[in-house]
Amino acid sequence: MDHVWRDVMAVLPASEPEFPLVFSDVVEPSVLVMLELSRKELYTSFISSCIEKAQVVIDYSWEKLNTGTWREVDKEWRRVYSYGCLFKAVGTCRGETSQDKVQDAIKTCDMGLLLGASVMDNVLQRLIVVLKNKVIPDKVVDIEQPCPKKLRKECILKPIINPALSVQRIRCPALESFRSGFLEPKIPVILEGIIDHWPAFNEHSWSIEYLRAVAGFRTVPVELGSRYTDEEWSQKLLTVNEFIDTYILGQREAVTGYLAQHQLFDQVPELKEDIRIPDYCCLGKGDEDDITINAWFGPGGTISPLHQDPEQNFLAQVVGRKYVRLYSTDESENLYPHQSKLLHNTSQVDVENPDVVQFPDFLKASFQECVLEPGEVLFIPRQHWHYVRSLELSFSVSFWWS
Ligand SMILES: O=C(O)CCC(=O)C(=O)O
Repeated sequence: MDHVWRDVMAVLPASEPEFPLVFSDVVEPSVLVMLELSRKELYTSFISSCIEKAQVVIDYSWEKLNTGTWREVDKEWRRVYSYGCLFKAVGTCRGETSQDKVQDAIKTCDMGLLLGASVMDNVLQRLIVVLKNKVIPDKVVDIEQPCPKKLRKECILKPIINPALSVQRIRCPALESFRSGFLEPKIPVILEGIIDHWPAFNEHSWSIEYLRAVAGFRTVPVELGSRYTDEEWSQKLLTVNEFIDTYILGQREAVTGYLAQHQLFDQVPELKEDIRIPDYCCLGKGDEDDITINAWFGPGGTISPLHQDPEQNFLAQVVGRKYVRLYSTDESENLYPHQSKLLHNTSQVDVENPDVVQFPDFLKASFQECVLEPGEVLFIPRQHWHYVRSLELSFSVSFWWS
């Protein structure tokens, strides 16, 4: 591990005067002084003191990030948090560097990426590229898999699809026929054969082992609880390895964990290179940069309650199968959306086990359904209500576009 420090420092400006630390006056002078001292100590090798100061900055800005709603947090505090994480991560790599220290430094960078704002040309992401090369893969296998574990046995209700209600399937339609046949009339459809070329199905076939290899030590937010409408639902930061060990391979039957988030592909560019934006998105009005790409990775039985989203959606199934139920916006009244502003896009009804006394009109609502197979892409028109339950270990990618 001799060269860790040298390689890490190569990511930073060559000297202290070349290292920018500029903030608006939202940030108190005492915080800036702390950051400046931490920077100085990094370049003069007073490392323990540098890490201590960085931690003070992290703790202080953490308070700011957790006060009020996320939208109200001034971006300057997110920048401060990123610099704190940068100094701490770099400082951790000084001296005798063990594998544990490298993993701690990766975790610190991930916290900065998740909660901070991009600083110095995305320095935290560049640092992770360096640090990832220092993690010894063999050790990963020794630590994480002392003996081969089996995927936990799942007892998952398999739906019987009524052919009269099933979503139509079509193979590689021309752009124009997709536009006139489905996009404009807002008709859901399953597109076949449009993602077979993705590396995720070929040279980088997505599996638990592959995910461990490209993202095992990365820290990500995980949703805990069967569905986000439940009171006991919560979120937790875990490494991908911890998530796999606990919620995919582990025996924590009582709690469902779902890695459902839009940051994964920015955080782990290797995964983004394994997928492609569907050509049909060019029929939208937005730029490619405006497309939100979401990852949905979890064990069988994870449920996304019936809800609607403000954009067009291509839900691409990569691993495992998913049961999907769709209702058009015309049915909204029969679906009993929550009253609260936060959940007004979510139905109160448990779709596969509805309380028909409390929600009698739900049974009047007409719907379509399907089991989405690996390699298939479901077009969900804007505002269309959708309910999703995975039938086994599943990894899907959805593209929200306008
Ligand atoms: O796959 C899932 O669990 C939910 C997908 C979804 O709701 C979406 O892509 O908008």
